[in-house]
Amino acid sequence: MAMKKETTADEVVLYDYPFSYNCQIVRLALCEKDLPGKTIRIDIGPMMEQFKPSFMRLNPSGQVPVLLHQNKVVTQTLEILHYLDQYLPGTQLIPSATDNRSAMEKWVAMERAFPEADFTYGLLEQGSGKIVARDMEHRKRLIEKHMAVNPDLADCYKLKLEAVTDWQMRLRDPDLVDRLVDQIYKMLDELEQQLAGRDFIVTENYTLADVVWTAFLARLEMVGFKRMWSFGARPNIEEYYIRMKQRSSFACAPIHLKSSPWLVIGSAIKAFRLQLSLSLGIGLLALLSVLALF
Ligand SMILES: N[C@@H](CCC(=O)N[C@@H](CS)C(=O)NCC(=O)O)C(=O)O
Repeated sequence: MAMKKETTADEVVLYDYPFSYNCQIVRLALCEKDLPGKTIRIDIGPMMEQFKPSFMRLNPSGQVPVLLHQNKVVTQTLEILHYLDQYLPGTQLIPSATDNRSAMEKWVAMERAFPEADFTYGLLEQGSGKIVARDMEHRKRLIEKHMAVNPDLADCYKLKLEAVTDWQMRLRDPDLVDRLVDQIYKMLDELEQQLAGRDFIVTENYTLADVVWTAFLARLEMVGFKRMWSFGARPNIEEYYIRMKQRSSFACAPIHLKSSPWLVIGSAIKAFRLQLSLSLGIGLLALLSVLALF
């Protein structure tokens, strides 16, 4: 996100993670509005910092993004997007005419109804079931550990544990990804029709609908589904997506099109450093004792 040096009443702080789908949406809106601000990274990768008591106190659902503006804490992506347009300057992303506004809300609601985390993790589960299963168990253990030493947060941690258990159950459904792929095809068919003869989804200007759908198409590209519209499969979407990628906000956000194994590996090393140094220590001791025999 663009950092500006001056501190103004419009400055925002975003609790953020580079590859988080919802954080990318908020960053895109901040860049489109050219708002000054800074980001604080909450590692929702192997470090799982979203479960830390300090963060759970800020957002009891233990999720990013969270926006801080003049001591006001705003959680939930959609609420953050509305807050930005209502209380902060920059290009309006919500149309003022009622009919355009309700059309925009319909398009935003369609994207919001799609369970992106189920889809991304469902694909990962198909590719490497064990990683996802271990990740879920690790989440549950970590939440229980935090809950045991932070009784004042027991209610939030219980809800988080229930949410992870539900998520784990959904991911065990072998038809999950196929169903979601069908849903994506239907969504893209509607979008393809809507974009005929239009530069943007709802009006002649860029709106919140374009913010969320740009991030949605980028996520599909990231997980290898760009063929759903490329090479003429859905030409209106193909051209629209090229236009959206050319906007400066796409690079400013930035919207990621590839995952970064280094980011995950770095986070995993930090998260498991105790176990790693123990195994290294034991390995070294074993090696020294073998060498001592000679
Ligand atoms: N309903 C929330 C969902 C936010 C969300 O799913 N955030 C993800 C990252 S994109 C997250 O923090 N995941 C970590 C977790 O749930 O433990 C919103 O609209 O902001």
